[in-house]
Amino acid sequence: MKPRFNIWLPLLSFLFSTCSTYDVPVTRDNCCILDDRFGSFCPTTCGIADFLNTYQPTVDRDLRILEQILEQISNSSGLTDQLIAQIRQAHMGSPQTQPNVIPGYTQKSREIIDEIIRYENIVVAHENTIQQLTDLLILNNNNIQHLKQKTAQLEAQCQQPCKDTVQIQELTGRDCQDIANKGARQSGLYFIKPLKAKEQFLVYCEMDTLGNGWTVFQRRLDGSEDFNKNWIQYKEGFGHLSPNDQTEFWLGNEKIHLITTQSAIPYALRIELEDWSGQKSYADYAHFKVGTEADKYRLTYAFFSGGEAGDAFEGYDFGDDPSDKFFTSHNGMQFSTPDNDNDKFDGNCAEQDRSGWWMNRCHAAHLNGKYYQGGSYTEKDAGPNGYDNGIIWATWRSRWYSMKKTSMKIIPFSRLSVVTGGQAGGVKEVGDA
Ligand SMILES: [Ca+2]
Repeated sequence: MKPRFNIWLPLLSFLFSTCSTYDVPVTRDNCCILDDRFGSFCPTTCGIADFLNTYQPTVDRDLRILEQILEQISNSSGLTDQLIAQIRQAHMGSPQTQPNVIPGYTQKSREIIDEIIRYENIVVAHENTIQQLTDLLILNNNNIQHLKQKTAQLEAQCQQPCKDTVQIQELTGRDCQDIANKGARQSGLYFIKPLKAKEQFLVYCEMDTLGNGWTVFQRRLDGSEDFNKNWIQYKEGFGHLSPNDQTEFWLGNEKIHLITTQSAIPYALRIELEDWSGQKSYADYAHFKVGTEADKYRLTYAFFSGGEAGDAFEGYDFGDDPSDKFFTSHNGMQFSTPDNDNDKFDGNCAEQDRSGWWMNRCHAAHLNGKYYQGGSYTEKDAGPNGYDNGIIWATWRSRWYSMKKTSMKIIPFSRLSVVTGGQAGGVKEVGDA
């Protein structure tokens, strides 16, 4: 930096050399310095010195400020140069790093975008699932609502008192004929109380318009009831009684005994049969009785009194052995069940044939046998033993033919002539009454 006073020295020497020589009034022509601050006269040396002394501090200060500004500019320029150099350097070095950095970030960005798309898809899939589940929930709620309504309806129904839909007739008697004698003409369920019975019990009475009243104690019609039962069940009875005679049952040996032995009045037994072609037949037995339990509910009758089904209770000659008929007769036989063998056979007929019956060795009649759909059956159908175990009436159909429908019913013997004499076509009219 140059010394600041150097520029004033030529100026001072000039002033001293010019202004000191003039004594005349100052004009532009004779005074080089014309300034109002000097007044209207050309300044003297002292005057200029005073002037300079007056303004010098201000000028010096301004100069210093200017010097400072210049210094700042100079410094700023240096800084700018440094920055430019750095930028250049950075610019020169960057081409080497860019190719590696940008592909790396691009790859990273793509991966992030792929990831975002994948998550978006998952979110959309979950939204669909949520929608489906919501629909299902609504559906289930509706179903629950529906079930609640049903439950409420059922509860309301259950509040109502139970109604017995089975109609039981009011008249009673010691058997169905006794009730018919009192005027009953409608078939259905009645209570009867045989003379020696301790209490009344329900039976199905088959009534007709002629005043006949049959007491029915066995019914087969569709195989709905299993007749493979034990001693107690055959004693007490099983199956169901219905007012329209549309159910299978065995009334019970004790009840049959009580009815058939209650007085000296003899009963007639009627067997009714129907095969799978719809053909019907019957067989009647006079003075039918069933004995006490102590005598194993023994079957007795006086004689076969007719019927196109034939007298199977008398036994049947199957052609196997001369003694066939003797050993297949039933009159005088005790009742047997699988758990109570009272037959004339070394083995157990009731167990072999899976039924309860007045077994001999074993039978020509077997109405409590196994129910075979269609009628005909074989030894193979009968099971491992191969015995004839169907619903058999050997004098009407083969022992390998099982009946479609059967019934066993009783009436006082004295009525049998009325029944038989009052019908032209056999059993049919009574059965349909
Ligand atoms: Ca035996």
